[in-house]
Amino acid sequence: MIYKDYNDLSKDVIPSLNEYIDVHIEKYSLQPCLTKAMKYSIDSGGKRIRPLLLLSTFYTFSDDLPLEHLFAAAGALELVHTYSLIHDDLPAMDNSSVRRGKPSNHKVFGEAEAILVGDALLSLSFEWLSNMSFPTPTVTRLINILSHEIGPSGMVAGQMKEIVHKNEQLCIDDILDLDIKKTSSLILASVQMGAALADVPFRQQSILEKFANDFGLAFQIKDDIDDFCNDSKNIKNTIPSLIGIDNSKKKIRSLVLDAKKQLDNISEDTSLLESFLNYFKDEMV
Ligand code: GRG
Repeated sequence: MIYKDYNDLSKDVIPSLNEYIDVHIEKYSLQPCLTKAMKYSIDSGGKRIRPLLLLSTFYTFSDDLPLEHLFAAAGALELVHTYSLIHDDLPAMDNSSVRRGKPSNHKVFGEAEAILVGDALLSLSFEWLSNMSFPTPTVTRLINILSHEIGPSGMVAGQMKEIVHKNEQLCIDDILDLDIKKTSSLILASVQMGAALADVPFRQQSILEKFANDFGLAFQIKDDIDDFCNDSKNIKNTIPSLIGIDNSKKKIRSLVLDAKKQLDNISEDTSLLESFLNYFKDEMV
């Protein structure tokens, strides 16, 4: 494996991945206003965690393919992530006028336009996957994983649960289920797609899935802790608002330890995947 650490990987990969995504949005989008509005949100400084997770999973098990061959799949994840943020910010959903410190998509381009930008990004993600030069069963598997994880049993289901129950206090198990669906699903898809591209055997696939679920849940709880501390808005159905900051950090620590334990069961060098857990370094003390 060429990369040992998240920071090395991201420094090396993010500029060329961004270039790939921009060039291919321009190539596939034939409507100038749509192209501009898609690129506005895609280029607004996301961490690219999901593409990097896909690439890291792949390179943990295989090192015989140049990065560029995986960019369509990595980029597809970022398109879906960006669509979910644009739609989540809409007045009918979270009604947020700022995203990554900049006006959200609908504030710049209008509400109807932002809905269409999300629709376009979602559709384009599957077009990119379907055009990949991998064996057909692999491409079909990628499409299957992504559509399953972001649809009515994954991300959209989680978002629906949040909206339907916004005026009532959910119990901890329901909040965990909501977080797993809303946030872990796409993170799970990232790891599963990296594993599918590298032809990872079944036993290791299920270990990686546990790792991804731990990471995804910890990721959402950390996001909610940060919002809880920085935002006066009291969102009821989050882990920190139900069990408090200290208990939420304890939950993150146990998820991170379990994630590490999962990786110990893989004989390949998992240092690259393990380095993603440094994202939670502030919660580990
Ligand atoms: C609208 C169908 C639909 C789904 C929305 C994912 C989601 C469901 C809503 C987005 C809002 C939210 C709080 C999502 C939780 C996931 C999360 C922590 C998103 C932020 O992800 P980062 O930190 O963002 O990777 P960057 O800015 O780095 O890309």
